Amino acid sequence: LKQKGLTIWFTGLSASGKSTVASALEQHLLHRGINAYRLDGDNVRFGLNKNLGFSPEDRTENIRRVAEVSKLFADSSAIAITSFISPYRSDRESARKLHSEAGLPFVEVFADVPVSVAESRDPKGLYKKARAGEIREFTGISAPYEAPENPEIHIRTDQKTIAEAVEQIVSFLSKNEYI
Ligand code: GGZ
Repeated sequence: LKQKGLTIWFTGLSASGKSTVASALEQHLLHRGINAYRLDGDNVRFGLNKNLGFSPEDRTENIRRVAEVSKLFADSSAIAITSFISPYRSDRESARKLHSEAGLPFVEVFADVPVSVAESRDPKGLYKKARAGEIREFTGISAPYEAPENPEIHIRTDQKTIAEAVEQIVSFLSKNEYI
């Protein structure tokens, strides 16, 4: 088998654009015949992780399981693309360590937008609810987001098109001979 697996780990606020870019990246890779699979809240939080909420402990456990699953996908030689807020630096570092111990590349992608921009997008009205106190511990409003200090890829998603963001990631992957 020619393809070697890896994990592309998106992190960023709700409405930062991480799932949009992750999804476009997945499509791009699939069109090139590369086996890519995306893990996100929609296919993980309603199944494997349906017993978890948004307390700090539950987020840590959510990310721990996602890291283990993405490692398995990468080990199967797929490109795992994860799209979770993953707000804690230490949890992301644990995910990275899990991969490096298995000899699998881990590419952290920071989908960076100011809270004000994410809040103005508010596609699901969650920021509004968080401001009103109807959702507690909402990331960026009433729960922390620890921005990556040294991500492999840093994208200001409000200053780039989706295609440009995908291109930025794809060129990193090519340069490192991951694809
Ligand atoms: C943050 C929340 C919360 C709270 C529900 N805080 O925009 P969305 O809706 O689709 O993305 C958010 C998603 C975050 O789940 P993750 O698994 O990515 O979070 S973490 O990595 O922190 O475990 C949002 C929705 O769930 N959501 N309540 N309190 N986001």
